[in-house]
Amino acid sequence: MQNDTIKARGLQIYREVLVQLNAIHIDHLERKWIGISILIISLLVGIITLDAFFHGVNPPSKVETIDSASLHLSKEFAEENLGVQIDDKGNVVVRMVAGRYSFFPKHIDVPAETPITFRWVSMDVVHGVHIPMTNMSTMIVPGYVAEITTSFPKPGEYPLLCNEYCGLGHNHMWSNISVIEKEQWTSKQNAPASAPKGGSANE
Ligand SMILES: [Cu+2]
Repeated sequence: MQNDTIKARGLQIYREVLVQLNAIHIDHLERKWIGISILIISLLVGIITLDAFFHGVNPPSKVETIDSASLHLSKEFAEENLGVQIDDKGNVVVRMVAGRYSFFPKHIDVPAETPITFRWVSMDVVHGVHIPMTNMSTMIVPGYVAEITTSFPKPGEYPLLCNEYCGLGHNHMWSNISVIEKEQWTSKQNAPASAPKGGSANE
């Protein structure tokens, strides 16, 4: 019984709103565009909803999860594994950790004209990484590994900036990348293995 009165009241409000809406003068062309806008919005919201439910909407880059709280204990992102490394296939891989307010390690040397795979993780909040004048830009979402492969055509010093506001020290969050000639980099890489650290040149 009560349901019926609520229903009737609802219907009455609906009709009143319709009447009032009809009383407002809207130009024919304007009405048309309102319809088109609503249609476009519905289409976009529909696509996002479909993606969310059927394709699994994920953070950017490939989906690879990691426990941000225990990065230092993980095999890959333990302190001794950070920086530039060459994997079994000969690819240059850079592993870096972003945390308030720095990128670790603070400075790296990479070769020019070489595909470099960057793997980023965050130890706390969402960070971003951007290298101006290159296509290198990604979000670093805690719990995920962000991977980007890029190359630097010209040797030089490149800043590496955080472009996601991460707290009061955000504007101090940056590192440096030195891009050096390929041959020079290769000889530098091979040097520590043959010569002891500190570089004794007396032979
Ligand atoms: Cu930041």
